[in-house]
Amino acid sequence: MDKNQVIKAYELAKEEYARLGVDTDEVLKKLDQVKISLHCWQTDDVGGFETPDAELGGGGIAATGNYPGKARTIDQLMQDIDKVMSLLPGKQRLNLHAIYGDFKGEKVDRNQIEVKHFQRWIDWAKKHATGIDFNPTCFSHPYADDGFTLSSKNEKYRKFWVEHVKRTRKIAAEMGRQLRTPSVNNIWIPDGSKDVPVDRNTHRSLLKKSLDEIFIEEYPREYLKDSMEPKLFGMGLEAMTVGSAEFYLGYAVKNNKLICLDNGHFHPTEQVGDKISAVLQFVDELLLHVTRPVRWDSDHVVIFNDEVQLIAQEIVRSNALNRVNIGLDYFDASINRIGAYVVGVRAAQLAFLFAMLEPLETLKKYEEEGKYFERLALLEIMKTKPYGAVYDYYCLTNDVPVGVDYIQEIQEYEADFLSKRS
Ligand code: RNT
Ligand code: ZN
Repeated sequence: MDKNQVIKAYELAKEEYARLGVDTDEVLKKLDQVKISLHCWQTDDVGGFETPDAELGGGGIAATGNYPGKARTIDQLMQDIDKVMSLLPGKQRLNLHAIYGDFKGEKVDRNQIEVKHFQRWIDWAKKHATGIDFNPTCFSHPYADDGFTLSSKNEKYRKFWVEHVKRTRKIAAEMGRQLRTPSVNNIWIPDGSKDVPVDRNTHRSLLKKSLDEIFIEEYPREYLKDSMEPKLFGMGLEAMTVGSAEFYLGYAVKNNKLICLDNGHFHPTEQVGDKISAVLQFVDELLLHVTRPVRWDSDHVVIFNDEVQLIAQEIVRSNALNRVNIGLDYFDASINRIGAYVVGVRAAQLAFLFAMLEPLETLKKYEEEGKYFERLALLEIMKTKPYGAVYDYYCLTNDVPVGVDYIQEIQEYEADFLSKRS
């Protein structure tokens, strides 16, 4: 991309937005506050490093496709994330699952993980001056094979998972302490059943009991934020999900925890954008898993679509950026995985930029005066404004590839590294 052209296009865009009362320079400063947590699991199809050939198993989620180049070691994963970050403007965090520890070829079961298994990641994050978010991994394990973990009626299994999640909280708090930015530890469990159960109640009361046990230890909020993620259904778990939206929302409100809204986890006509201002009346903070549900899959690569736009708009319009932790959650194994990251993160950033470029005062005024045609018209007109030129300029000033340029960089990375992995 020609640098001068990018600047020229930005100057024009700046004038155009200024005429609508929007200061693009201010918007770009604000965009820097949008920190997206990169889900490490897009690099390797949610495999992790417990064994050299670890694969995602069960839990009602699946990565489909066999595009070459999947990361198989911690070094490859670090290299991939470094590459992704080098192609993104702004500052990102890293979101790790417990199966991504530095286990050094040893068998470390989930109820044995310790800070030392993640120190390498903490050191990596120090070098990048960024934070890490964390997740217990309550799937891809023999003790999850019967469909229940924290809500299991098998006390041995339930206790095992309680111990696992307790350890993830301890590790996450240490990440937060060392990195001086709180780590969000997000609990998602697959628990549910394929067919209609007769005893939902016991499973839900067991889940509540497990969470109560898990949260006994208190950690300072500046180190650790606890989050829980509800879901509507998973593949092979269609009839009932123990950790439903009502379950976790109730728990979060009562116990002042974060709720994670994954926009692939609701009925198709529900909009997570609409839920944000509802939930924020009752909890301090939210975690988002931004994704793209398609048919039965809840985890396609994020694109700049209506759903993601509404999510960003609702956060910006409610001035709630400081109460929303943003993560992505998808795993597409059918295309270049690095490309999948960069497309998804840039789409999410673009959605926030688009939202920040709204002439909010004018729109609110129209609304308050009942001028709904005018509101509708202005919202439509904003879709034709040159937000792409503003994003290009943001990339330029952040010294990362502008526009189509990142496509070629990823092709080169594929030729040099990904295609050589076996
Ligand atoms: C699954 C949840 C969960 C996982 C990750 C890997 O439906 O969305 O967040 O995708 O933990
Ligand atoms: Zn999720």
